[in-house]
Amino acid sequence: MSAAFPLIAQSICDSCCGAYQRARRSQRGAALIVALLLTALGAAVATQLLAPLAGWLSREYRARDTQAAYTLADAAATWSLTVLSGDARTSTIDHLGELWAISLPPTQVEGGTISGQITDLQSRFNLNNVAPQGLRSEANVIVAKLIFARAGVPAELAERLADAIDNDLVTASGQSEAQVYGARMGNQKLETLADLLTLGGFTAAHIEALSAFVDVLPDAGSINVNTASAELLATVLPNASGAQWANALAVRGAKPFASITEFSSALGVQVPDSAFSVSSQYFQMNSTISFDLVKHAIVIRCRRLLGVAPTIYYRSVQNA
Ligand SMILES: [Ca+2]
Ligand SMILES: [Ca+2]
Repeated sequence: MSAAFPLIAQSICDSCCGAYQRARRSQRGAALIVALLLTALGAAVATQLLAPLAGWLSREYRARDTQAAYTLADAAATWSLTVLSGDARTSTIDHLGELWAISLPPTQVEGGTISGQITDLQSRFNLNNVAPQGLRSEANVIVAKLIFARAGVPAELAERLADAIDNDLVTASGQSEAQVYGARMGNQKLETLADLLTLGGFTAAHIEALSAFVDVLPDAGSINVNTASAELLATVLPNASGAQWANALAVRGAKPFASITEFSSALGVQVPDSAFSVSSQYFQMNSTISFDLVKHAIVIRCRRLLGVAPTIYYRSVQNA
């Protein structure tokens, strides 16, 4: 694996502009991504189940499927951790021109086909930010309301969300949460988006509409302005004009932002660096593993804290 890292560094440092260089870099990136998978697969085959990942496949899955699928699932997990830790060694910011953002194309291994894609979970707004550590954040409740309005979800549901997460028992206007909502609120953070359904008032259609803009992370994670969609950014920062957004996005397209100060200056609007960032700690990997008769969809969520090797904190395997 060590031989791969100088190549990653070379690929990332090769930041010359121009379509030709970009195309070459993208081809080289795709080849590297496959090479990293094969390296991960070699390790998975050699050890069968890698110790840190052992036991993560559910019992049901274990009963139904083959050793080859196990090996590929482990390889996919190792692949994503390898790519993300390589990225941390070579850059302090995260953007869509990096190696991790390149899809693993369908690759034939072990008699099956594996494909994968890593996405940045901080390209969306973390709903738990409405009350980090149980304390209501007025600024983030406002952001949630802007997003809810954009998605056609009633703004009062953002208040309900904040009351359901914050650890006090009263609403913003001082009324009893239990009286206003007809039940005592759980006062705990969400674990998944589907948890919104347990709060009352939210529907599956609301979740569907919100899912392009929001996610649920275990800890406070700010919106990465290098990976967030133009639509989300314009929604949560409504004070910038169309021309200001056009400029900021053109600047981002030419070179990702190295700081929130750079982003603020390109936008011409002061942006609080408490709510936005240029790097990310939370990523998701979606992988599909196919054999002749079976197909599995794997979802892994990784946390990558500064100076610490990335770890998996959520995983699921389903027959697709
Ligand atoms: Ca990076
Ligand atoms: Ca509460």
